[in-house]
Formats: sequence, C-alpha cells, structure tokens
Amino acid sequence: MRYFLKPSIALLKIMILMKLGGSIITNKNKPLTPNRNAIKGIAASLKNVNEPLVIVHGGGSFGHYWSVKYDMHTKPQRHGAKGVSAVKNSMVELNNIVLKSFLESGLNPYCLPPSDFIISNKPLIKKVKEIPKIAKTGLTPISYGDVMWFGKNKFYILSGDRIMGILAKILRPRLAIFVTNVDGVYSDMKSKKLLNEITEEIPITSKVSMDVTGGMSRKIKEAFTISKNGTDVFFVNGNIPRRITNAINGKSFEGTIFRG
Ligand code: IP8
Repeated sequence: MRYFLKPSIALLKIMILMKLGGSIITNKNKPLTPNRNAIKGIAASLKNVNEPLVIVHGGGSFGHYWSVKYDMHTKPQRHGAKGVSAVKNSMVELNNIVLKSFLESGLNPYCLPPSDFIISNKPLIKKVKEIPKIAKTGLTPISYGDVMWFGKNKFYILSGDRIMGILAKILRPRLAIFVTNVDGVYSDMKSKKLLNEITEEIPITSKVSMDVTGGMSRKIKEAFTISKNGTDVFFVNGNIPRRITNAINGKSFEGTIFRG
C-alpha cells in the first residue's frame, strides 16, 4: 500500500509520536525478558529519521508480569506497596534497556516518566507542550506505561497506549505509529487477513493473559480516536524496521493505516 503525505499539513505538523509495544520490545511469553535485537533494529532505523520524534513504550513481560502478579489494573485502587514498587521498578528497568540501546545506536534518548507530565490521571498541558520542544533539540524523549499515583492512597496502571492518546490530543503530531510484533490489524486471528485501512471503529477481542491494559483492542481504540482528531495512525511490524521508516517517508509499506 502506498501512503501519500498531505503536503500542506506535512509542513505544519512536524513531529512523530511512536509507541513501541511491549510485544516487540520484550518476549511476552517469558517474564522479564527484553527483546534486545528488536529494540536495536528499531533504534538503528530511527537514526535515519530527520524529524522530531517522541517515543512511548509499553510494559510487555516487565510491567504486565508484575501487574498480573499483584492484581493491579487501570482502575485506581488501593494496592500494597510491594506490588507498586515491583511494577514501577520493572518499568524503570525496561526503560533503561531501551534508553541504552538508543544511545548505542547513536540517538540521544531522554528519559521521560509519565509522572513528569501527568498528575493523578490528568495531563499537565504546559508540561506536555514542552515535549516537542525537547524533541526539536535533537533529543528523543522516551516515555512509558507505568504505575501511577492517583491520590487518596490509590494507584493505577497507565497504559502506554493511553499516553499516546493523551499526547496526540494535545500535540497533534504529523503521524502516530504503533509498532508491534505483527503486521498490523488483522480482520480476525484465524484468517490473519491484514486490514490495510480502517475507517470505522471495529470490535476486536484480544485475549492476552499477561496484559492488564487491554492489548490490541485498547490500541485500536486509541488509534481510532487519534485519527478522528486529524492524525494519520499506522500499525507496523517492528521486526521489519524498514516498514517504520517507509511509513514515515510516505513510501509503500505493509501495515494498517487509520487515516486522519
Ligand atoms: O503495555 C503498561 O503499558 P502498556 C505498563 O502500554 C504497565 O499497556 C506498568 C503494565
């Protein structure tokens, strides 16, 4: 499929928002196991992108592993300190692995915990608006799904997909890209027929036992909302990093687009 840049809009909007899903940066079947090769491959391809880039990554077999173990979810609730600490630390660890890999690939990653720009469950608009300015200096801000303090002794799991929705709504990036370990959105898991373009909200039932934030269905929901606000959204397979740069450069690529 070929993707055409809209010239007038492409000139005004200059930022790419990208989610690196837990399915691609970790081995979801093996607790606490990063997929270093995939991270490295993606980082190497992003080195060639000449546009401000803001990254968000998911929890995969790090954050989700502990969230399941301690029964923590997206709904704010009281939780034991042990669970909160385990989830938080695992996400910091995974973020560190991503940061290191980006650094080794010649990028300038900039750690951006969501608590820097979200308080309770509300974005701090002023802080969010500073993020692209940081990205324009040549740094690559990297945020991540996390366990968040909600207030009133409650914590909740904030999905990286939700962070994508929050940032896209305020920043209106040129493109939003969800990188996963599959080719895009499939019509169903049986036929695995790739949907090239999605124009309306579709019900997807994804059953991933080690995922407390909703897996593919949550991603599609956020993607659909982002596209309704005028940003083109791509789903691409991070195992073939060329597809990410092809989507960015408006070249023929394989994946799914939600046209903005
Ligand atoms: O993988 C979840 O982020 P996601 C983060 O983007 C945690 O849903 C802490 C499980």
